[in-house]
Amino acid sequence: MIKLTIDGMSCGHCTAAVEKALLAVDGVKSAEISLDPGQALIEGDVEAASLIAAVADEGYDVRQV
Ligand SMILES: [Cu+2]
Repeated sequence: MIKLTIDGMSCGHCTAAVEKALLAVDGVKSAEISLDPGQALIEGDVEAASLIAAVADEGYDVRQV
């Protein structure tokens, strides 16, 4: 499991956008997003850097925990 801290999500549309972006990354099996605190738990065979890039592309501040 990879855990990311995500800053800048303010509503359900944000979490949905982040979830969609993460699920679109090759190898991701599941992504669980929470708004408060802003974080994502990702399961799958994938590099954290790919996940971080996908979330950053959506315009959020993201880092691996
Ligand atoms: Cu939002």
